Amino acid sequence: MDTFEFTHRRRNPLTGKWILVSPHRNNRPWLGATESVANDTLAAHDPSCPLCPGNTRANGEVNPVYSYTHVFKNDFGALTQQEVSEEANDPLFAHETTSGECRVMCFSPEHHKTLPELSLTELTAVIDTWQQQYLELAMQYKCIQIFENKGAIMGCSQPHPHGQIWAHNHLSTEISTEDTEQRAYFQQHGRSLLADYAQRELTQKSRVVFANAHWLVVVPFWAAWPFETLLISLDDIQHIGQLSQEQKETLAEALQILTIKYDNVFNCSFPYSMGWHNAPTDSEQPYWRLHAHFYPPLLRSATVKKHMVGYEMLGESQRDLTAETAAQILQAASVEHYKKNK
Ligand code: H2U
Ligand code: ZN
Repeated sequence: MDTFEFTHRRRNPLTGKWILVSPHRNNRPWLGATESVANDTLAAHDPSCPLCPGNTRANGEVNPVYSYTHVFKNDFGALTQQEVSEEANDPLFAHETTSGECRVMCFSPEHHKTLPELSLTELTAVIDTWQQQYLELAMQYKCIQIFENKGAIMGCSQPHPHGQIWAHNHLSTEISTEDTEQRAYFQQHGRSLLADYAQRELTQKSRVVFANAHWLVVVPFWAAWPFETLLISLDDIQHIGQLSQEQKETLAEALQILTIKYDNVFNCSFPYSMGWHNAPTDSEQPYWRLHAHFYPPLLRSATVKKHMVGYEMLGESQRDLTAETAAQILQAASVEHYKKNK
């Protein structure tokens, strides 16, 4: 089932959405836009960076001189604590107030580093902080979204390595959809959707980018973005709060290898939006499986990205490069970061 040379559609079982795959378009002439590549000449500390240790942020607060990670309340958070509570089930003008918090998490005190350049100890510290934040916020909120926007092309506003954490009581659309689909699969088959999927991918191997005792990285069969990957826990766990020391250390390895491979595809700091999908805190059931999505926009080079426009906006996602070809490129990419050979 690995050679798809014909136009076809694939279904994403986590969302129920379909993706149009057109492998024959891969060789067409390309005159798309290019963007300039950000240079690699950042300093280890930037006096004007609001995320560097010891610097002053937009709200006048001074960051501590931190050694591994640092978390602070987003000074411009999209979610805040609301005093009013109002909702309307009007079929055309439905709305509801929602409360929450937004935090920013610095991954390293070193301004010029990115996740693939951190040591396994430093990456484990990032995972420890994700876990602590999750456990703290889960006491108050139903939905905790941990994510990273990397690279200016993804709208990331600061080069300093960082991610964000948003917590709220409504279920976001993606979490709600994945909850429904995973629950329905479990009801029908008596097993977790992602547990079954991971086993099938481990057997087929063609889309596997990396696997260790606790984690699997694949280009999912239904990938929409060119080099999209899915990082799945091979253990029966629903959220990041449950990770054991061994699961955290093997996760550090999986994150390091995946992000180094990404950087090596086009010899650049590979932009993406990534994020964890934890079960809603009020339904931590075996149907849900902890996983993370990586959505990188690059298609052909460090500057040519995939645009989700036209048919994607009006119809459904479409791709030329098959998931299997993208997986082969990631499989072939070195696990030694390209900057080390400079
Ligand atoms: P992004 O790079 O993904 O946009 O995240 C950076 C966040 O940091 C952004 O949401 C916040 C911005 O609101 N920020 C502060 O909270 N304080 C600052 O002084 C600068 C940036
Ligand atoms: Zn900085």
